[in-house]
Amino acid sequence: MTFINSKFIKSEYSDIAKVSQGQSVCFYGMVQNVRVTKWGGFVIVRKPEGLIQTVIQKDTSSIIDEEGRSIGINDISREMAITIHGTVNSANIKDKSVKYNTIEIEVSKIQVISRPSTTEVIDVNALKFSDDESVLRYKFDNRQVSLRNPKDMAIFRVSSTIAQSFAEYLISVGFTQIFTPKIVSEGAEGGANVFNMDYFGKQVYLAQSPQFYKQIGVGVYERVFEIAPAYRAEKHNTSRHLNEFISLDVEMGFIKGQEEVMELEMNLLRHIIASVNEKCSHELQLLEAQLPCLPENVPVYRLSEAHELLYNEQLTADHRGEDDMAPEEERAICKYAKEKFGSDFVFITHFPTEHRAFYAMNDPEDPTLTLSYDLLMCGIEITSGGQRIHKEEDYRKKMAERGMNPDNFKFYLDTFHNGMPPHGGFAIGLERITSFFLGISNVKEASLFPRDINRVAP
Ligand code: AMO
Repeated sequence: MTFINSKFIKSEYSDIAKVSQGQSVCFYGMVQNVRVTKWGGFVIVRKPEGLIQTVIQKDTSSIIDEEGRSIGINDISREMAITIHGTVNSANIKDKSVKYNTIEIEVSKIQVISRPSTTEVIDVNALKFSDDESVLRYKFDNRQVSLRNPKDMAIFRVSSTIAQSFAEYLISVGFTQIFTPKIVSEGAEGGANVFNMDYFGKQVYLAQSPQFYKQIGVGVYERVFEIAPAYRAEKHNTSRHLNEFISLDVEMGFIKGQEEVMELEMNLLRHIIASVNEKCSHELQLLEAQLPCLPENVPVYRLSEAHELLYNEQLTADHRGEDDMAPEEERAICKYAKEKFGSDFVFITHFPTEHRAFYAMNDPEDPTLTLSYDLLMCGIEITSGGQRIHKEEDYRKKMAERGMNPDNFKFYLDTFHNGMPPHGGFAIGLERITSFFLGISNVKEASLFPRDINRVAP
């Protein structure tokens, strides 16, 4: 029998950000790149937080292989796992992919721990950032390694910060995080884009969203959120659709109207933008990204009003009477809002009842419309949300109008049968918000392992 304690990890891990000049350090890392010079050379090391430069002097640095033999810098190659012992020096590093550009490590000893089984590893440093289909295919075919590219690493550090600050803010205002099933007996969002699957001889589905469950959560905790995958059987291969995406879902009780939900979302987004600005300055610089402007006052247009405005201002073709925003309208209204109000965000509200999911609350002033909204950012929808029906009889009425069988939704209806407060919420697509924050045109680049009609591996 042995014991385990927490001292081991602590002693082997040095947080480079916290060490000062002249101090000695010892840390692990993977070799990102090697540059040999007459006097020695540079080994760029990949650490959890980013890249760091180490300097080898032939005369003073020793390099040891796995068997304890002394080797030269020429024997060090990409993707070796190494331990570095050295001293922190000040530096002025121009390479933008290096996170720590004001310090470098003067190496006293490098110990090789393990090495790849090939000498021809994929050169992740050479991977391009491009919309070109063949470039993307190569990157996604080799995603397990191509993610080691500094720009890809930066994208996922930003998406991690978005998810983390999303949770952080919501917890600070009384929300409880929940985890709901992804194997479900009914699709929540309707439509044809639901994946069927066999579940011990019974037909079930992959959850299109946690909609039913987050509403159920409101009956328990009043304010809930979830960060989890959602599945959509989108048959079209576009730059904004994934078949599996991460949905940042929020649902809250005791609202007086959808404006409260919209207000919460604005405050939440403000916190997320501030956190990304604060924690990801290196990543934003590397990706040459500028975060969107979210002013105090964000414009809100009813759908019919937006169609009218864009047509009257001759910014788009005539889409009046249509039940959704056309893509050219989404782009045009965002451009208009940016120029007129300095906002990269625009709310569109009051979508027609027929076009929205059945759980959307009808507008009491005009039941052909719903108290629902989309939030557009830089020309594309990043969120849908709104107020929900909270009375069982209203659900039964809407289901009857739509020819839905209430028996298929028994557990959901039982929730309202047993009492629910007025409530509403929204969902943000993580890959969409990340890619728009970073000015990346294809949402798949913001998915760690994208799933589309042609891809289920890696
Ligand atoms: P909706 O279907 O609009 O609403 O989805 C919410 C948000 O999820 C993202 N999203 C996607 N991202 C990538 N690929 C897709 N195929 C995809 N589909 C959706 C978008 C979108 O705005 N239950 C409601 C939300 C709510 O009312 O709370 C829902 O799922 O960013």
